[in-house]
Amino acid sequence: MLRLRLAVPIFAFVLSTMAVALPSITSAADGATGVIIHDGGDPTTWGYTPASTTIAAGQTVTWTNSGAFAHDAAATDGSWKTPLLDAGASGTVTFANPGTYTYICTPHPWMLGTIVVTAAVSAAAPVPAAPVDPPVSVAPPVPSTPDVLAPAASDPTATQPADDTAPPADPGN
Ligand SMILES: [Cu+2]
Repeated sequence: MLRLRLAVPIFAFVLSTMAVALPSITSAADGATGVIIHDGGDPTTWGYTPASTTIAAGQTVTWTNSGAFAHDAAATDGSWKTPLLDAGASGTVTFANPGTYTYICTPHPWMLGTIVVTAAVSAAAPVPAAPVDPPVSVAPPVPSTPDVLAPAASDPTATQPADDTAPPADPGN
């Protein structure tokens, strides 16, 4: 019994530590969440490396401008874009919905890239049942339910007098 009581908080602590460490492990392991923007030389060779990046829904892509000119990454369907990134700057976009997104550089639209977002694989992250076209579909906040506490307050066993401790009725009253 004592072991179990000790093990639960330790397990919870390990879980919380893993939750913090996991994102950096993921990005380091697959190397797929970083895109380098490059320019220099013939402008027709400017672009994104890798040109196609595959991530899972909910993950974030970081574009880093290694070139000398300002660039961005802007979805051709207009659904997302990074800020215009000066040389050395980075910008991130988090992709909630699966899909294939082609993108360009706004000032240099011949620069092309693709982000492929697959269905989320992590069981830890709650995922909507299906991707929805409107980008924002926020469920109304669920109010806290005070009803949850009501049954405990009216616990029938708490109101029953215990026979062995109840004083006898006073007939002389
Ligand atoms: Cu550009």
